[in-house]
Amino acid sequence: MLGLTIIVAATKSNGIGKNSGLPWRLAKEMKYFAQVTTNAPEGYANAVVMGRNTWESIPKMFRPLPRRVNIVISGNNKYEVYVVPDLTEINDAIIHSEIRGRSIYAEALDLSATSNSLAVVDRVLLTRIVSPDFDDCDVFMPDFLKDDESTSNKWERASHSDLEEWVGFKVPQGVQKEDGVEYEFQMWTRPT
Ligand code: FOL
Repeated sequence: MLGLTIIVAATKSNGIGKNSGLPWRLAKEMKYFAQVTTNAPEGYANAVVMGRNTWESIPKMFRPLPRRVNIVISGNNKYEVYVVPDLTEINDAIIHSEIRGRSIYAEALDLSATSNSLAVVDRVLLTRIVSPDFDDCDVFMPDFLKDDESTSNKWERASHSDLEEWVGFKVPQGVQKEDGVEYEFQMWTRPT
């Protein structure tokens, strides 16, 4: 089974986007995203799987995200990048590019439940935006911590050293402050 990791920055009410972009501009948080998604074993590249709206939200000069295999989920197969019709096709896409992330997050989290898929989300790299609230977000991710109350395999927060070990580099611990925004790098896992 292929373990997928979700990487996301979200407020306490799970806001992730506003006006087709990020609700905040956090240079160090963005660096973390770039470093985590780029860092792969020698001779390998990670695949970054995203929806079309996210793809279009990435500034043209930064896309495709360098040194990563960019896979975009879209119904339009004539699109400008490597496209898969839905998440169940990503195993193939990833395996064929020889490498080892409507609502893609919701679909990904559900894949595990409806498990006729070979892929399962067993890890979330969550940057929790502690404050301010950014209560004018217009895109949200599912509350993965609440949604699994009924299931037996529950999400658990990993220790900071486990986070560092998994991403492969030192990560600032505790609440970070950048431009008046407070946030924390977290890792959550669940048994598969
Ligand atoms: N996850 C986290 N933790 N933070 C995010 O901001 C984030 N953003 C997205 C998905 N997961 C995330 C989607 N949005 C770029 C822009 C928007 C975006 C994702 C990436 C981007 O331009 N990245 C470049 C720039 C790196 C830099 O500025 O240092 C990259 O190379 O990754």
